[in-house]
Amino acid sequence: MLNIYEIDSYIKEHLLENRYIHTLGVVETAVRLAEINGIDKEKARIAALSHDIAKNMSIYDLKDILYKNNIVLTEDEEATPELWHSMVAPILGKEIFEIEDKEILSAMRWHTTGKENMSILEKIIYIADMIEPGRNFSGVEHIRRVTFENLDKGLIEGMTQSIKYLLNKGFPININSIEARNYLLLNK
Ligand code: DGI
Ligand code: FE
Ligand code: FE
Repeated sequence: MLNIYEIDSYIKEHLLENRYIHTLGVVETAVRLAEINGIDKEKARIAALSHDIAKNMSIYDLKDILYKNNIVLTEDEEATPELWHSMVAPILGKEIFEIEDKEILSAMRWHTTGKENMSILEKIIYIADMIEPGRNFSGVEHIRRVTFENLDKGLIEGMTQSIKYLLNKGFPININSIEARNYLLLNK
């Protein structure tokens, strides 16, 4: 695997400046949450630094990578290009950063929608992405406070807010987003 400095310089070079700044915010938040929740801080750092590796690629390039890796999209995923960078992330994480750790690759994969029965690392990357210091949507302060008190409660609040936003916009909601929230609600 590439070392953290090599990963950082690749990310800095391949993302727009505002996206790189967002990434550093996710790293800071994810490492703090890893410490509080008793998981490996270095895994959280690598997953956070890599999570948006594919964010500034064109939808054509993303689609091409998915196709070449035999990833079959559902009808709603076809219609939602916002999700593609998360589907491509573990492929590039493996190819370019030589990340083999399944937990890190999975946290990268599920950072946008979440999924049923998430690991602590997956939860941390999902919510750190939403509450990093650069995020300023209305209600973010509340989700931040709850997350640092209780990770699962923060996730429920964050996912509820995200689904409400998608509903208001009239966007299709990916099934994994729904299953992620249902699972947390039914298993708290
Ligand atoms: O990549 P980031 O901007 O840091 O954050 P992200 O990976 O969470 O992506 C956010 C985008 O993904 C935002 O435009 C909303 C969209 N999104 C997330 N979940 C869903 C979704 N869009 C649809 N249509 N359905 C979802 O379930
Ligand atoms: Fe993302
Ligand atoms: Fe992000």
